[in-house]
Amino acid sequence: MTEPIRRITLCEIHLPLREPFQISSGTTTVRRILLLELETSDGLSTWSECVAGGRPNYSPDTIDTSWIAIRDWAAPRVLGKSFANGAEIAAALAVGFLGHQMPKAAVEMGWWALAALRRGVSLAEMLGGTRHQIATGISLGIQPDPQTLIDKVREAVAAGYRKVKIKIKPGADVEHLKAVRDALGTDPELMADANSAYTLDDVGHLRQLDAFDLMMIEQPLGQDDLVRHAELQKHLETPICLDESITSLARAEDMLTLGSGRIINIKPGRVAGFTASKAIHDLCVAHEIPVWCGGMLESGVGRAYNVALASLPGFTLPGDVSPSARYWERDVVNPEWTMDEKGMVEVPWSVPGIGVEIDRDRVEDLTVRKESVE
Ligand code: OSB
Ligand code: MG
Repeated sequence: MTEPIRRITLCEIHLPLREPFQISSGTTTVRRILLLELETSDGLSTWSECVAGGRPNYSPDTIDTSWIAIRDWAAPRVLGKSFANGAEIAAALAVGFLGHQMPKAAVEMGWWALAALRRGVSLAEMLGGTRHQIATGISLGIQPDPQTLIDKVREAVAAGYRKVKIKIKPGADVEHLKAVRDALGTDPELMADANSAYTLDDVGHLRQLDAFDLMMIEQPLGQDDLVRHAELQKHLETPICLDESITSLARAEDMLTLGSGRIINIKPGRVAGFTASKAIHDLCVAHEIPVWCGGMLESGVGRAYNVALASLPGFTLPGDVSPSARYWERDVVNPEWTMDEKGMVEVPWSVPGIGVEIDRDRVEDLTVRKESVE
């Protein structure tokens, strides 16, 4: 793509979740969402989403730090500049600019969407995707008691979800998962996500999870604990899937070298965008490591990017790409994202760019602050 980005508009909206979402490190009730509008000098425009949360409990990035990172550091590196490919813009956002993966990703991924528009192809095609439908999993927050969890899992399976991810923490783990297996049998594809709630001292405790035939346990230990994850994996039959720990291609290579896990959840926001996501995907395909697309309670804008990424051939496991209605009374895009009764989400293959339209009136209504840089 040759025509440079001329203006980036940052826009924070507040979107209430239909139900609070609890993970081991905190609960989200209203999602603070940072949307970007990117415009080129020759009249193309698209939207992207920075997936950071309100607090630094999952990632060091937050909505507020991302605002500064985009306005003061990322935008000046890309505005008015031409980039021949994704690797070039990713490099422009990397050299002498540490961390801040999520704000970098929002800008880099917006560039990919503009490049797709310019070429007249869908974002999925632009990325080299092959799938036209994405198998979908649901991520269920920590529930107050096992019976509530059983009801939610039963409902999710009935709706067609191909995988049910259950958030766990000490005190809401073995008993909760056992109750679900006892009630619903061996059929549902289940996994657990601890969001770093355990330490190596919990090896004995975590070994009890091997009894529940889980597809994987996601991120049991700390973000920086690749060495300890390798030790833990030696004692678990259940494959470890890394989420928080994989912040770059180098961390994915380290996982392979050390044996810290057997599956990777790729979230483009966590790895600074699509260039790194594709590189991690390619590495995993070469090493026969299954990958799947994670989610960050995105609006329909961020979801469009996840769906496009998940169309790549190595994404062989169901992704956390639930339909809009799972999260919101009403999304900010048209059409909203939907899932069929077989748990499949359609890739908008024939629509150039991200494949959905922004509902500008709705975004305006939900906006709490807005700022443009050019
Ligand atoms: O660990 O995957 C996670 C949401 C916020 C922060 C971290 C995580 C999640 C999810 C949500 O699991 C998945 C979704 O968007 O449906
Ligand atoms: Mg996770």
